[in-house]
Amino acid sequence: MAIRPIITAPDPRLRQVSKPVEKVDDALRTLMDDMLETMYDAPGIGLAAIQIGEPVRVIVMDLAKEDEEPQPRYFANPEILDPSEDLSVYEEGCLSVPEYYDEVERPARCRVKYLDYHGEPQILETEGLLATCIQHEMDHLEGVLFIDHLSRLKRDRVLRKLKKEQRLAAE
Ligand code: GNR
Ligand code: NI
Repeated sequence: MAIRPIITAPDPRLRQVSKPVEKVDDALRTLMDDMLETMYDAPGIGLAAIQIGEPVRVIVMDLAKEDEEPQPRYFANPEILDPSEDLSVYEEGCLSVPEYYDEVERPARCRVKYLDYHGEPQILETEGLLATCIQHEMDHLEGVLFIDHLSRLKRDRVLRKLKKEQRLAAE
């Protein structure tokens, strides 16, 4: 397994629409393993493949708390079904938008249809943080960041700050 660098905004690669995987094979499982290790190292609770520069529809996630057994989840070609009409608000963060957190409103529950680590089709009922996180990751597959759900003023302010920090770091 390998820890890979995480791409941060405003890198244009994060705006790509990721392509479906053809099949879940050993090469894809290696990518999933690397993504999980990268996510744990960061640390984060979810990661989309595009965040390490791979434009494929793959997500990993682990919502277990520090004192709990790890609970890694792998999603290939995920699709959201039946988003609930009722919404919930979470304070979100993103490994590709470092050190910024803000509230985003999303459907409180949804079903997710996907292929698991073994390529088996699955349907998962989600609510709470799991529903929020899967929707945050699905956005990445479409080239969307959580700051896109905020006002233009807030988004531009965050992006300007990140750009400036990257410029200073490169000097
Ligand atoms: O680590 C993460 N925490 C988080 C908190 C609230 C809502 C979504 C997330 S996902 C984020 C990791 C990440 O950037 N995934 O794309
Ligand atoms: Ni993110």
